[in-house]
Amino acid sequence: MSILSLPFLEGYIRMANDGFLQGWHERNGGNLTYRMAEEEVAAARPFFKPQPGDWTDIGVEVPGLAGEYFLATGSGKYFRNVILAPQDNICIAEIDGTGRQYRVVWGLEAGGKPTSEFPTHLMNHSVKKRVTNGEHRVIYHAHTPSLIALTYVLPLTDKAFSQVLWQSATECPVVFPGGVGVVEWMVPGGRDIAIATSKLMEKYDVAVWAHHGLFCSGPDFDITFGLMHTVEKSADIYVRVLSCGQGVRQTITSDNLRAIAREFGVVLREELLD
Ligand code: 2HA
Ligand code: ZN
Repeated sequence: MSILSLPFLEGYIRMANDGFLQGWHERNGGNLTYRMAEEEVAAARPFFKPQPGDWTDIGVEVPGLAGEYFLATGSGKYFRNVILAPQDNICIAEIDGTGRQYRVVWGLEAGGKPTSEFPTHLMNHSVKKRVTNGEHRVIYHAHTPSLIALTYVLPLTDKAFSQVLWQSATECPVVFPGGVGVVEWMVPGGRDIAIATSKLMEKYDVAVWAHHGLFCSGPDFDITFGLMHTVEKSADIYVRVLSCGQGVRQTITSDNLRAIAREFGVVLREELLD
């Protein structure tokens, strides 16, 4: 019996590899974190290091996550290598009783630390744990090319991005009825971008990082990967439309979107519609 056959670890590794195969994780791009359930921590504990890593400042305070355990990709590690050597490229990190520090209890066997975006991930987890009553467990950041391309040509507003993404494939409003938030260009990896993103996560499950990529939140690996996939596919369709070079001749109108929402029993954020 190996820790790698625990279902949550299998699901995490499969998702990381699926993201690589989509072309979203060049080099060390992107990061994935998962808030483990209590029974998953219990099942993994026998495999923890005899001597955990040192307590290290997170850089932000997340008291709502005190005592939680997270699976996380390693800083500078490549998604491409996760499936080959999970123990060297990902880790389990424990949060202390104050929510200010973490320590590595499994993984990163050849050295290293959790993703450079750990502060943003943990602030997002903290918000999502609160607003979903503990339902959301996955935060996923990817360098999705078509969505990144759109951040050079669309206004950097929640309304502009939500409308384009809802209009570019009919089922999008059903998949992310809440719409998407947009963070203007910021230096990655720090406290400021963590705070800006976590503010958006109060109301959205998707945050666009201008000229950088996407953040998605969800309850499990399937739904969170599916959300990233759906948003990026929609962005890709819009890029193809623009590439035809004649502009948009017809589209799904705001009233059409309202009709989809009525039929499928979802609520679209009205301020994002015309
Ligand atoms: O390289 O994606 O945002 C990891 C990242 C930083
Ligand atoms: Zn990134």
